[in-house]
Amino acid sequence: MNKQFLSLPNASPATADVLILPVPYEQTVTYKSGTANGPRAILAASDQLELYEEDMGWCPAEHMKLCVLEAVTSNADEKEDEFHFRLYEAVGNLKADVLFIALGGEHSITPAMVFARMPDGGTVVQIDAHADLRPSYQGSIFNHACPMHRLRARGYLLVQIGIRSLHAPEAAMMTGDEGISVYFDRALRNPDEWQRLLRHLSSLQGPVWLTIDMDGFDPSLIAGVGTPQPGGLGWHQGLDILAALLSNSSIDLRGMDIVELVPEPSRVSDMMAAKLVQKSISYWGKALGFDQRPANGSQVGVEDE
Ligand SMILES: [Mn+2]
Repeated sequence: MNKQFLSLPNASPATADVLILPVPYEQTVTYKSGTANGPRAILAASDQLELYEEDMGWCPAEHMKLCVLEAVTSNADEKEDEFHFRLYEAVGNLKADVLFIALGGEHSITPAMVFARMPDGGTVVQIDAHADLRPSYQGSIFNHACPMHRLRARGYLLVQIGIRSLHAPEAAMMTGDEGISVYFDRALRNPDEWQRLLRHLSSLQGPVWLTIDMDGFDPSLIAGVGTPQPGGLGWHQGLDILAALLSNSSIDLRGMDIVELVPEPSRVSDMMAAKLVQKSISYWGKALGFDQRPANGSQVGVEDE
């Protein structure tokens, strides 16, 4: 696997400002397979991104140190709960004061990482076509249809964005639970509902996790997902969500993940996921004032043409 982001040299995990963890885990997917290849495709696509990020007008890697960590992969004879516990331990051992970005892999990987990095509760913001609120699916609580149920059961507040496919008991759970805020995809076509979402994200406080299931986006933009659904967020809507959340200085972003990418021949989907990583690093870094810090990041000494 290409083990670099933007083809930049990796800083040591101890000095990095951004930690990127590949988690090419694929155990419970039910439709299109290939999400295990997601992390490799995102890192490969990142090689084609510019070092300059045009929205914020800076080169984040001049001022920030990046590190792509060794992937956490499943062992051949490992049970699901053993894998998720190993992921929990690996993530829990990483330093706190960084932008942590996990690259999936299927959506089932999210709870273990949230439990590890946000143990005292907080808000999980989810971009997704699916509610993922099933208590179990096909006999397993670790199925990729269940991560948000596992989080809500542990008391995390949920903000679900772009939802457009759910099972009746999931709909009932949403209506009966004030800890779940849902912004349905079709409702978000109404400008008032869209503004309500952005205000909500700008007003969040405390520990936050962002989980981006790539199928939250419109599959006419990104065909490379395991369980596509018509409709969905546009690219610029995704960036507006990212900007509203990451520029909110009242939150403590404990981490984020980008999951369920299934790389496809056009590589458009892979590039979109890679660019989401680039934008996240830029928006987060700019909001924290990294642009004012010394230029000693991963890009220093690298020729940029
Ligand atoms: Mn999902």
